[in-house]
Order: sequence, then structure tokens, then C-alpha cells
Amino acid sequence: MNEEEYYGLIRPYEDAQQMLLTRLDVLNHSLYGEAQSRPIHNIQDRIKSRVSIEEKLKRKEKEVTVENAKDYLQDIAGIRVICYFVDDLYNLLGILKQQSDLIVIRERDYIANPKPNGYRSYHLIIGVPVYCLDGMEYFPVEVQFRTLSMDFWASMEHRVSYKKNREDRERLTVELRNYAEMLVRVEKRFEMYNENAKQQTVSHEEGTAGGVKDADAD
Ligand code: 0O2
Repeated sequence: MNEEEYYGLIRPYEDAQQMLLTRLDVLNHSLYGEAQSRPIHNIQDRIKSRVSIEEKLKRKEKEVTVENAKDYLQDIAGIRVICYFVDDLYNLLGILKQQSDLIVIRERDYIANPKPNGYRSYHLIIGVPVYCLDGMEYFPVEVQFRTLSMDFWASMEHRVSYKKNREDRERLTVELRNYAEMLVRVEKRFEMYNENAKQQTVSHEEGTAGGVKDADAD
């Protein structure tokens, strides 16, 4: 695949990715209203490089052509949405899936069903309509939804272990799975503190409202 073919291939994927990023941004500031309870911590995005596309097609034993890239790769455009809490993550992706012009091509819930190595994340491949002069076509964008702690584990595991042939693989796999389980426990503690904080804010607001009333009465 030459450079011109590569840039021709990725253009509509960039458009699809951009549209999805805008929708996620809108959901982030409109989902709960208050700025301090926005569900997303950060969003990352990338378009697969020419080399990665070529390598992946070869791994799949497909000839390296633009047609095969379109037919066999669904992660040319990728977005990673990092949330604070699991509930927010499900809320967000549930609402995104309901947007009537998008289509869900594939979803994998590695949060409800973590991979045996401990990997947790929710993978959604969404078809985004891209309109050009000669009509409309859906382009897939892979969206990975994670919490901060899932992202911490996956990023570190990706660095030290994913797709690497290490001599200490067996021992490391066990150790990393333990860390994944620890992080689930830590995440649950933070969820509990977040619920506490919300309840305390509500009761504080109720208390303040009462105080204002009293002051007015004076
Ligand atoms: P990289 O290096 O991140 O680009 P497919 O995309 O269809 O070839 P599969 O297995 O059907 O692959 O899809 P799956 O399981 O949804 O995984 C896709 C992506 O999720 C991977 O992309 C990784 O980014 C991430 N992922 C999946 N499993 C793991 C894991 O065990 N550890 C970590 N750290 N990340 C994982 P790539 O292209 O495989 O890799």
C-alpha cells in the first residue's frame, strides 16, 4: 500500500472518528448536568498507522490492499474513553448506542467477563455514517471504554507483557492477574466513597436550604 493509497483509505475513518468524538464530548457535558460529576476523565484517539495496518493484514494472512483493509480491519479508527466509574461507563455507552443513526457492529464486554489474564474493558465497534458526494457509507470506529484503574492495568500490561514472549511469562501472568483483582477491590472502595459523597452533598444541601429558610424567617 503506497502513501497515497493509505491517506485515501484513512480519510473517511478520520471523519467518522471526529464525529464520534464530538458526540462523546456532548454526552460528557450533558449527561449529569453538573460540571463536577462529568463521567469522562479523558479521551484518546488514534488512526492506525500504515505499518500497523500492513502488519495486521499479514497476521490475518490477507494480501495488503486497500480493499482488504476495509473488509477485514475494524480498528483503523480507534477511540479510548476513560471514565471514573463503571456505572458512568455503562450509562455513557448505553446512551451512545441508542443514537439512531449509529449502528453497533460488534460489542464485547470484558468488564462483565474479564479476559483470563485480568484484562477489563468494554469494546464497541460502532458504524458511523459518513456522507460524501456519491452517497453514504458506514465506517467502523472501535471504541474502548475503560475506567481509570482498568486503563492503568491495561497500559502497564501492554507495556510489559501483551504480545511479548517473555521467559517469566507464567509467573508474570499470575502476578498481573492478582493486580487486576486488587484494582477491582480498590475501584469498588472508590465507588463506595463516591456514593457517600453524593449522599452527603444531598443532605448538606437540604441542611443549607433549611438554614436559608430560617434566616429568611428572622
Ligand atoms: P494493540 O497493540 O493495542 O493495537 P482484533 O482487533 O479483531 O484483531 P480481537 O482479539 O478480536 O482482535 O479484539 P479484542 O479482544 O476486542 O482486542 C482488541 C484490542 O483490545 C487490542 O488491540 C488491545 O488494544 C486491547 N486488548 C485486548 N486484549 C488485551 C489484553 O489482554 N491486554 C491489553 N493490554 N490490551 C488488550 P490489538 O490490535 O490486539 O493490540
